Amino acid sequence: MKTLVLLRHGESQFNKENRFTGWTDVPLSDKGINEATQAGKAMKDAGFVFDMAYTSVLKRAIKTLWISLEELDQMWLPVVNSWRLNEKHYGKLQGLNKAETAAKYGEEQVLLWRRAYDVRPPMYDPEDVAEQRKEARYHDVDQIHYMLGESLQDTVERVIPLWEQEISLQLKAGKRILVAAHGNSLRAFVKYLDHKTEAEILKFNIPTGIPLVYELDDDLKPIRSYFLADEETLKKEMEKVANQGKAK
Ligand code: DG2
Repeated sequence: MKTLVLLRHGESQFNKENRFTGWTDVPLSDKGINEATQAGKAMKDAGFVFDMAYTSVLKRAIKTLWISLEELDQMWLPVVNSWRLNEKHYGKLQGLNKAETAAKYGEEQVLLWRRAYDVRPPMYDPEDVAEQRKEARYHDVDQIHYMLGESLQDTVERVIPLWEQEISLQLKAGKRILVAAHGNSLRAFVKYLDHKTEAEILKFNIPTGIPLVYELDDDLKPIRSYFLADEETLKKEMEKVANQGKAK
């Protein structure tokens, strides 16, 4: 059996303020630091040991990984950082409050921007991201459209090469892998691994700081998957994420 654990970072400063984040590089809130610590403890208590870790190039995911590896006492683990694991790019929504955006454009529209498979947010123009493109962490972004605003479909498209060319090969070689990333870049994994339909993935919300465990067979087909949390907590936390897009 192959082990893959997906972990959304702890609460970030923008999550706390209920703002669209995407590729904005914001830190964890104090609560987020605590959630990352609890996630590490939960994995340790459940007996998880890893051989490798992957994360994005955004500090909220990186810091979550560091904290949980510290709790696991596995800070020596090889770590790969990739922009391919960055959050879905939210384009011109980045920085806006989600509830205010719902009040202005309607909850239905915000649900489509947040959760529909093939709906893109209002897009940046290439000149808006000229400075960001020069950053070393983004030197190998192969298509500029990922930096202008993405649908989940776009995110799946850029996550899959990392899966096919790296993560899946490591899993097949017997490595136990922890991926610390973001709500939607992890929904991209779930869509792909579980063959979820567009209607199913629309309703699927990943809470901050709760590890999602996949047990995979030799062909990397999921045998089972589960969150490391009791059902009541999980339901409450998933609803909380869904409700972030409602007008107050
Ligand atoms: C959130 C997800 O990303 O937001 O970009 O606003 O996982 O990095 O906090 P994360 C963002 P929703 O899609 O849940 O609105």
